[in-house]
Amino acid sequence: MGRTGNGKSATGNSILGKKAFKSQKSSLGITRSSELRSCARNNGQIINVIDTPGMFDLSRGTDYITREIVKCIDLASNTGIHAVLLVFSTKNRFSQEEAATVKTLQNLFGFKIMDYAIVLFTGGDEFEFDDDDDDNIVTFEDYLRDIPVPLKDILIACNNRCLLFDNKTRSETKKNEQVNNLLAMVNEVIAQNGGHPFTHTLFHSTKLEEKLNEVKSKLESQIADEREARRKAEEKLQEMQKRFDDQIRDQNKLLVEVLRRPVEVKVVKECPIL
Ligand SMILES: Nc1nc2c(ncn2[C@@H]2O[C@H](COP(=O)(O)OP(=O)(O)OP(=O)(O)O)[C@@H](O)[C@H]2O)c(=O)[nH]1
Ligand SMILES: [Mg+2]
Repeated sequence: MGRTGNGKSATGNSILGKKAFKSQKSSLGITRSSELRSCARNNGQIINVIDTPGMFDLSRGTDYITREIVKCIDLASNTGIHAVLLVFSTKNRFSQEEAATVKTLQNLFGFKIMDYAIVLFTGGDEFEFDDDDDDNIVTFEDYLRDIPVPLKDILIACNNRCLLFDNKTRSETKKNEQVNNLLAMVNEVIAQNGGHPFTHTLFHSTKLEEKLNEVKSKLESQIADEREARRKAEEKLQEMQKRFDDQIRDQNKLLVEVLRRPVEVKVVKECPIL
C-alpha cells in the first residue's frame, strides 16, 4: 500500500525478481487496479505479491476504493495476508495524504492490521555514498532520525519494522540481500501472529461501502480538526511574535533614550584618599 509513485510496483518486481508489474515515472497513477503475481524461490517457497494502486489518494471516490479493496480481499482469499507493506519514498516528502492512508487502513481493518505492517522505504540508491556529491552525506539512520512525527508514529505502530529498498540496483548480491531481509521480517511477522494470516470480519462483510463512507467522514472531520488546531497554533505564534516585536521595539526606544542622555561627568576636586 502507499501513495501513487512511491515505488510499490517497482518493489513488487524486486521481491519477485522479475518485471511482473508496470512501473514507471509519471505524475499520474500507473497501476490502475490491484494485481497478484507469484514466483518460486530457489528453496521452493512460493511468494505471492499483490500490487495495489495509490488506493487512498484523496482524489479517489469511495466506489473505486470499495472495488479495489474487494478485489484485494478476493485475490488474497486462498492464502490470506501474511504481511502488509506500507511503501514510502525517501525521494518524496511525507504528506498528510500518506498519514491519512494509514489512518484509513486502521479505521477499515482495525489496529490489528498494524501487527502485519512493515514500513518499506524505496530510494535506497539515494544513500549510496558518492565522493563528488556533497549532498549525499545523509545515512538512512540519519534520515530516520529526522522523519516527521506522524511517520515516526507509523513506525512505532509497526513495532519499528522498517526496511530500505533500492529498486534500481544492478547488483545481484544487493538484490538478494534486500529480498532476504524482507522475507526474514515477514517470517518474524508470521511468527508473532502465531502463523495466522490477517483476517477481519470486514472480509466477509457486504457493507463495505457503508463502512467506507463512515471512515471517509471520520477522516474528513479528523483533517478538519487538525486544520483548526494548526490555525489556532499559527494564531498563537503570531501573537507571541507580535509581543516579542513590541518588547524589542520598547527596549530599542529605551536604549536610544539612554544613549541620548548627556553623560554627567563629576569632577572631584579634592580626593582625600588620593
Ligand atoms: N531511484 C529510485 N527510483 C525508484 C525506486 N523505486 C521506484 N523508483 C521509481 O519511481 C517511479 C515510480 O515507481 P512505481 O513503481 O511505478 O510507483 P507506484 O507506487 O507503483 O506508482 P502507481 O502505480 O502510480 O501508484 C519509477 O520511475 C521507478 O523507477 C528506487 O528505489 N530508487
Ligand atoms: Mg504501481
